[in-house]
Amino acid sequence: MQMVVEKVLDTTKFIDIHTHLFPRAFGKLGLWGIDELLTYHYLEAEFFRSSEMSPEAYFQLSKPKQAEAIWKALFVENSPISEATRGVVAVLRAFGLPTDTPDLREARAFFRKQNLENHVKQTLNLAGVDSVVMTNDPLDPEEQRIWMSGAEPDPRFRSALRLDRILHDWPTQWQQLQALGYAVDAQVSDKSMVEVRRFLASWHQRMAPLYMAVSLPDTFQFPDETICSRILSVAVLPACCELRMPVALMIGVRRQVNPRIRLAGDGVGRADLQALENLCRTYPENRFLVTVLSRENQYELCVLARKFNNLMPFGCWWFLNTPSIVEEISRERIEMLGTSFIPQHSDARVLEQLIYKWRNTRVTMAKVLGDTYRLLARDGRPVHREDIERDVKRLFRGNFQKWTGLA
Ligand code: FIX
Ligand code: ZN
Repeated sequence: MQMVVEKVLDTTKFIDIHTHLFPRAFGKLGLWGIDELLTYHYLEAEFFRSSEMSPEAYFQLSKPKQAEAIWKALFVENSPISEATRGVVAVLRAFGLPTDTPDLREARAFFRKQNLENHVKQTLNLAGVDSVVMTNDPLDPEEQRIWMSGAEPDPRFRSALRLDRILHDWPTQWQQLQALGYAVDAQVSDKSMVEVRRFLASWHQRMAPLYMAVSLPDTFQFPDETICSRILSVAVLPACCELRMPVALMIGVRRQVNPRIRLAGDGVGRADLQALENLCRTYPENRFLVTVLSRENQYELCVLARKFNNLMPFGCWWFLNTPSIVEEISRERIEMLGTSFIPQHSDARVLEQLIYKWRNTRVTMAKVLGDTYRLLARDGRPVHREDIERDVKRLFRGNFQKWTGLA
């Protein structure tokens, strides 16, 4: 049984529903290669625990110098045993590179030689993924410029319309919408809401996103008097309904608890999921793809999903994406939801991260599914390879395809 489960997981191509990756047409926004792998904010967080260097001094360094400092501190002076450092080792091994050298010369020479198109193809193949969903911010000046210039779409990189700036930074962002020709104002007037819907519709036209998305703090409440709740209820949810697309809510991040370490400085907080319950009940026509960052919120999310079929739990987000916690969360979800959830997303920021993040997920899910099928067989229901193939396809493709219309 175990062998069959592993084989089916290894041979089924997954859809990676949330990443921060970009295809070649997006130029420098698309991160890849050893220096980007080493300066990943997960590793920066670990670096500041194993180095005397101050964050200020670190951020003064060039990217290659930062990468060298991290390699020395976490891979030479210490054993790379954390999930994130093991990941870099797995990527080096996947490309046949040594994993214990004192410097980065050989790895850099290898990545310098790569033809990006072939490298993207090989990396997706090694990761067992045939499509990834990007995180696209229409108000990010660099990304906006690329979309406006009519970037060549890459069918392997699908888009998602990210709304954090509009929902969380309206006081500093409404002028940008105005500059783009939308008659909005600081007061979030009814007129502004009509214009926000027009903005969303035009970016839907331009990006063909599979879903709209926003990350929400642990303090998120709904309904309440905030600008976020107003734009969500008056503009975003009706637009998603009209455009027949889900909205992804990523709940429980505490942005910049330590701003000195920049992207590595975000934290987690337990959220009150009453807000989510209210959303699912109040907007039965909307579909909510939801991931929660706090370990303590996982059980509640499963129970809520049993109450609302317009709620699809997905992924073991960020700090939860470690094998022991992914196993815990996935077992609980299978026991409570069967195959009606999306087990994982990579959140990859650097192309090659797809390799180890999906390999870890496959190893963990093989354990969880193997145990589950053994229990089912013991309970008296024989398990066939076709059953396993159907279930794995549903978990890592079908649920998302059904919710987004992705072929
Ligand atoms: O909000 C998000 O999409 C988060 O995933 C990111 O902000 C975060 O920095 C990250 O990369 C987590 O893995
Ligand atoms: Zn993300």
